[in-house]
Amino acid sequence: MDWTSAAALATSSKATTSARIASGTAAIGNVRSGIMLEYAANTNTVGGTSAGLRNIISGNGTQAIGIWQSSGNIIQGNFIGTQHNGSGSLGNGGTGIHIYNGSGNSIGGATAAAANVIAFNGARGPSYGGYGVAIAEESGASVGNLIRRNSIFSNGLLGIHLFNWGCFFCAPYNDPGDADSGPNNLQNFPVLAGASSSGGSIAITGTLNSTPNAAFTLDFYASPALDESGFGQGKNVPWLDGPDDRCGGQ
Ligand SMILES: [Ca+2]
Ligand SMILES: [Ca+2]
Repeated sequence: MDWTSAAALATSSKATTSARIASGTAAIGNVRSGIMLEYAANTNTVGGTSAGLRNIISGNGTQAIGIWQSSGNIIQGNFIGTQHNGSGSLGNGGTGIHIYNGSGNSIGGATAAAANVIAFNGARGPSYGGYGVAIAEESGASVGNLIRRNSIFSNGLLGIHLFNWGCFFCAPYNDPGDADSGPNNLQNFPVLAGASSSGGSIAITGTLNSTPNAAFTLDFYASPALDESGFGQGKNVPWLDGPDDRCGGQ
């Protein structure tokens, strides 16, 4: 379905949505969230892995998608904060996707077709958010939320932020052994030491300090410019299956 204002997907068990802005290049004036999945709105799918299922969730007053106390939702293949071409700016006022006390949600997936473009969000300033994806935990668990293959760039704050409620602006940090708990168990992030390319190959060096004797899958992303925070965002995944051209190419 098409809609032109804020939408709530209450508790429908399987909702595939198509939220579109009128022209594809301009906001229509929704002052709040684009989509809210809240209070046991579980196992919904927003978008999909084909272009025809894509939503453009842009130009909303606050966050594009809120997932509050809901689990098992899949957010795939959408343009979140861009114009209909996936590259022009039409950011949401707050964070792109904000999970609060929700577990087992998937943003993107294992294939390029599952990736969302999440960009230009945070126009209303940090007090409204501005992360690409934020996962928060307060009184309930927010664990096992998958974030993969998305093109995340030009958001006002970090690309991905895990934080305990009340610590919204806390800087990301790694703890030795990663025994801490919180949203996505406050998974430690890899620390990159360098990257170089030669002869069609890319060499990346770095470390990951986390749970001993556990297996980890690392995805590597690139951005055209460094973020001043030293952490930043990830626009492309060029060395998984070729240049990702879904956001205009790099
Ligand atoms: Ca940690
Ligand atoms: Ca941890």
